[in-house]
Amino acid sequence: MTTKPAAAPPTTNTHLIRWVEKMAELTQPAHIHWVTGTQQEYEMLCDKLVEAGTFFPLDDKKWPGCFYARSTPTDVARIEERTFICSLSKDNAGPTNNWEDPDVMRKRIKQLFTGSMKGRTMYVLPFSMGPVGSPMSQIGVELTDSAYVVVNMRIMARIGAPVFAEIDKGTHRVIPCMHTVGAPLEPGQKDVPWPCNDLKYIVHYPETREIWSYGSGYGGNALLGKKCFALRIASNIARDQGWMAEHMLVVGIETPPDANGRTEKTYIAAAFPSACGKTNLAMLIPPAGFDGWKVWTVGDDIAWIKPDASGQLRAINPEAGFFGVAPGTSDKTNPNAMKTLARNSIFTNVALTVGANGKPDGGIWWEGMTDTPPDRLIDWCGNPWTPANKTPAAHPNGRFTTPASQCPSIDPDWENPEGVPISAFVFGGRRPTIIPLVFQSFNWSSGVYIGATMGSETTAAAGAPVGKVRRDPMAMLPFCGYNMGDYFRHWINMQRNLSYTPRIFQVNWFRKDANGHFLWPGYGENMRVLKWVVDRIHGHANGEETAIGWVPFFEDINWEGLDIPRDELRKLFDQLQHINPDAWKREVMDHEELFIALHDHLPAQMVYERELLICRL
Ligand code: SAT
Ligand code: MN
Repeated sequence: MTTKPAAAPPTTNTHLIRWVEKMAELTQPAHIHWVTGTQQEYEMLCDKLVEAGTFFPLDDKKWPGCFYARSTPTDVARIEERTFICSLSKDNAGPTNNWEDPDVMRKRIKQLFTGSMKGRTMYVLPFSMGPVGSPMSQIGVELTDSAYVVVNMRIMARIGAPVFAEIDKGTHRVIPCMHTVGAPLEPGQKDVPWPCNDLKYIVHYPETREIWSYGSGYGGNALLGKKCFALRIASNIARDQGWMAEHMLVVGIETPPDANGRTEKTYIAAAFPSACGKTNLAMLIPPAGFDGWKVWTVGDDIAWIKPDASGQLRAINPEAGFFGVAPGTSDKTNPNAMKTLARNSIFTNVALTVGANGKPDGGIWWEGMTDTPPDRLIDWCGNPWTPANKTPAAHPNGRFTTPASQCPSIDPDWENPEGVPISAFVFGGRRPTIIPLVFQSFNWSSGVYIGATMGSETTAAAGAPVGKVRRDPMAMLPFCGYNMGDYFRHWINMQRNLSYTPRIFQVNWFRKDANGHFLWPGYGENMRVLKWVVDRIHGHANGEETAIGWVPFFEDINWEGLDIPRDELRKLFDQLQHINPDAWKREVMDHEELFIALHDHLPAQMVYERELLICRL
């Protein structure tokens, strides 16, 4: 066995070749594989994963080209406690990030990576975040000892030969991304289906733009193009270069044709914390009463947004696939997602359906896929499961990895190298009280204040006290790779170079009545709110000025197609939009908590906006 590349590397970049050699010396893999990204290679890697017991092929009639994987129960999600921003000074990471001295961390990480790939193949995986060759794209190379990572990355990013060709132009700064599952194999040692290590580190060096991830094979811990690069490192690059790397979906909302057959498409970018239905909103199908309206998907998770030469903000989706939460996804809640994931997809930690003999029959299931679960399943841990079981059959963070190109609502411009023009930002969270269904900020800086102070109710998960509001500024709390106060300042400053200032809105699909029932049906009905947003952008809709911002009049919302009497609708609308000044005063007091933590980095505008809001209340 040799750690020397078997074939000539498919790149002429001597820095890259030298780096791969150096990293191979450190991690000591048995083989090096330069990833070309072809279909043939994909199939070869999938076969290898099936052989290793990591992948289980699904029935080719029910789920063509799909595979199933089950992780170790201790490796099922991103782990924020093990995520570090190792900037030179602790102050630059800020109080919302874990920090460690980069010198100390480098020593620790180097030790952990020493020999960490023994007995495994090191894949040299070049990837482009954004369409290859787009002026808005960025390039990374991930060295990983996980074939599972390679095949997932082939769906989530543009990878392989075209990216090597891009690197060989020599005009890109390539972001080095190191990943190991941290499970070296001794000679003769048998591998396990999901190798990983109990010890985990997800480390970012913002100044040198490096990512080092140890011990996990799952999701954002291991697919380093996603949260690690496209948000934590990219937020640093974006701040330095005058653009924005945001945890946002992007949709295009198209009007029905006018008398001349012309339609108008308006793009908005929207930030929501996890578990608020971002993927559903990104693939929304307009309800009855919206004949001819269309919602087009550009992205469901991350947006890179940059002013063009004319001062108009334009956005690309840096990803090429959706890494979506499976439970809750169904033909009712998100038919477009179901059609997307129907083929060529990877399912991780959902349940397997079984045949009469009790053996897997090549089908899958998750909570919410159908109204009633099948009589028998094999759960995400590999155990027999019946509806009498107390535990869910699919892990709540069970995922599908699926190509964006297969989405029926994918926007014709989703790979436009120049991006799509952004007309508005929408911020949302899960708030049972206080926050109305929709309102518009007075201006840019009051809108930035809304994003900076957004929060979401904590759910029963992870031992957090239920019903407490967790502040999650711009949904970037776990993803901003530098000081959150400086991030707010960057948002404030961005407007200076714009010819058009996007409008900013806050929405809340999750307001509840006194009995704890959701007031708003959500899903497709959210189109009624989006239409008001679009109408406001184009100056077609009225709004009423309130203490917190502009709100719609009842008549400004399209209620067509709803089977509810007018006066009841009006009552519902009043409840949804109700602004309680006392509750709002308490809300504003709550904002103080985050502001105190950020004090010396907080831009003055945030303090002014808070004072103004208090005065208006
Ligand atoms: O696991 S990921 O970080 O890729 C997805 C998520 O947590 O939103
Ligand atoms: Mn996300």
